[in-house]
Amino acid sequence: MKLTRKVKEILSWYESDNPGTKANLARILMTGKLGGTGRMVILPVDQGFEHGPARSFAPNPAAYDPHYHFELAIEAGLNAYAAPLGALEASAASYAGCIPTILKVNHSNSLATLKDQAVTATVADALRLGCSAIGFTIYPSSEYQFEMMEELRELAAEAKAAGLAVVVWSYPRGPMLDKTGETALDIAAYAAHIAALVGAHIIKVKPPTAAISLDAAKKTYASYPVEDDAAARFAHIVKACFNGRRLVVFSGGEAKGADALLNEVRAIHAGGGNGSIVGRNAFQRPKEEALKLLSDIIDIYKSKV
Ligand code: FBP
Repeated sequence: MKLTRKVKEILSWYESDNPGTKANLARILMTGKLGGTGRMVILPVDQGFEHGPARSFAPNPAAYDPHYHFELAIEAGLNAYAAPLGALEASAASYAGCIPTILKVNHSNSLATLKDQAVTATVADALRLGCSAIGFTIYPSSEYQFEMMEELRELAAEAKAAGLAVVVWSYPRGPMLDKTGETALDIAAYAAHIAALVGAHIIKVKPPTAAISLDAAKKTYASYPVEDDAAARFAHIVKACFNGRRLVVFSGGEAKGADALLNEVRAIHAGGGNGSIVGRNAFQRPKEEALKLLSDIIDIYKSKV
């Protein structure tokens, strides 16, 4: 496989990584309809863990089957598919080599009161299942954030030594943040920057709003305002990811109308984000509708900015 100039440039940003990790990043970046562009669309399906099975899959019961998600990601021409251990164990052999996979190695669930995650899989599992990366969630601002970062430090070091890539879901939540604060621009940028600093190759955050939440940051944002425009906010997050030297993708959130999602994707693209990681908006729709939506998302990322 010949890498595009864009992918070679992206790989050059990862100055400390071994050939194994670079090859796995290249696999993710070169796969699917966006292969070679530096843009990505990833299918994450860990919502069964986070939200429960019916809330996740009742709208489209075919999605109870882990094989469904591989089929969807492959047919849609996505870059990668991310899932927890059990789901990959139930399907990875059938699709080995068809699409890069990301093993999500920690999880929370809706039965917990604490903002914490359990480590539920290992780097050895990721290698055994043929994954290109591990995925790990941190909750900056939770009372357990430092333990989570320390768990990530150990797993990331092991994954990198084994030639895997590391994808960090950085979702601020905890007692000092209300719902608005969790996606406020300053907090989202802070969360993305923390993910870059803990050594993520690919950073995943939620789309930021225009709110500024942290009192200590308000003066700075007043002096150096970010334009009140979605693309400018995404560009601000890209800056927080080492001025674009780290790949950053944005989650799709709860199922919503196609137009709202596509407008968000246009803004991510215009702001220089590297793509989308869209779960519920994909697998909760009937397959044909999901394929159409994913194709429209891909077309936006293929278009000239
Ligand atoms: P969605 O596109 O469905 O939002 O998926 C992205 C994701 O990060 C999933 O990986 C995860 O299960 C979910 O969001 C968590 O959402 P939250 O914790 O906000 O309920």
